[in-house]
Amino acid sequence: MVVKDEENSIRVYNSKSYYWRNTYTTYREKFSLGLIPAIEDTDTSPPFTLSEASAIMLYLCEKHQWNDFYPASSDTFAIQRRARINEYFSHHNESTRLMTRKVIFPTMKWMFSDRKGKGSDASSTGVAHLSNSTKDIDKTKATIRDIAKRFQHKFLANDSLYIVEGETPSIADLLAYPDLAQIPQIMGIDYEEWPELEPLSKWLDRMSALPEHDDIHKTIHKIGKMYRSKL
Ligand SMILES: N[C@@H](CCC(=O)N[C@@H](CS)C(=O)NCC(=O)O)C(=O)O
Repeated sequence: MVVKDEENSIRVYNSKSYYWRNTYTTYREKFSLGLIPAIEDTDTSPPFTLSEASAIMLYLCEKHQWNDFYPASSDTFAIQRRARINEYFSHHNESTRLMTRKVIFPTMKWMFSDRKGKGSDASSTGVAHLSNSTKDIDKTKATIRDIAKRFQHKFLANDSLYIVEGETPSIADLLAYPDLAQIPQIMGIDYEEWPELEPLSKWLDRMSALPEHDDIHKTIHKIGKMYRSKL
């Protein structure tokens, strides 16, 4: 599937069209990093291609002046808000993203490599897995809790509503959300299991109430159903 936003002439390529159907080379020719997500902006000639979620968000905000998500002006408030967003962006890959690398990717690997229930032990995927022994469940949950706690401690301190203080979310929240929300959405593990993670749970609730949230996350919920049906 290629999703095209007609209004903005942006193509968002997802895995179905270019990645899984043996056309990886084509994808790679267009987007040298070979990663998802990537966009192609056909407003310009030649079209402008870009990978990396954070770079894509910054580009779209600047191009379309989505200043509520990434302020544009040069007053001190806006400069500092931008700096805070960039601070989170710089930190994301070594903190929150670990939730995907350490928990979700191995879960996906297990899910797609083990349709018949074979090789579902920790050694086959290299990870502790929820479908295994109590010990492994505990290990996976400890990893989830640890990454979540660090995120909350650093970025949702003092009861702040969003990562960068203010009444509305910024692209920092949009970058962080999927990595953390995948745990309940795919694995069915609720952060409410840990009372000390209440601020994180509340932030997830606020984010999930944003417009278009449910529509955007339909596929993730389908993956979640598939995962839970295998347990
Ligand atoms: N740092 C990248 C990470 C993107 C990423 O990890 N994409 C995954 C899918 S969620 C991917 O393309 N994996 C395929 C691969 O690594 O070959 C970003 O923020 O966009």
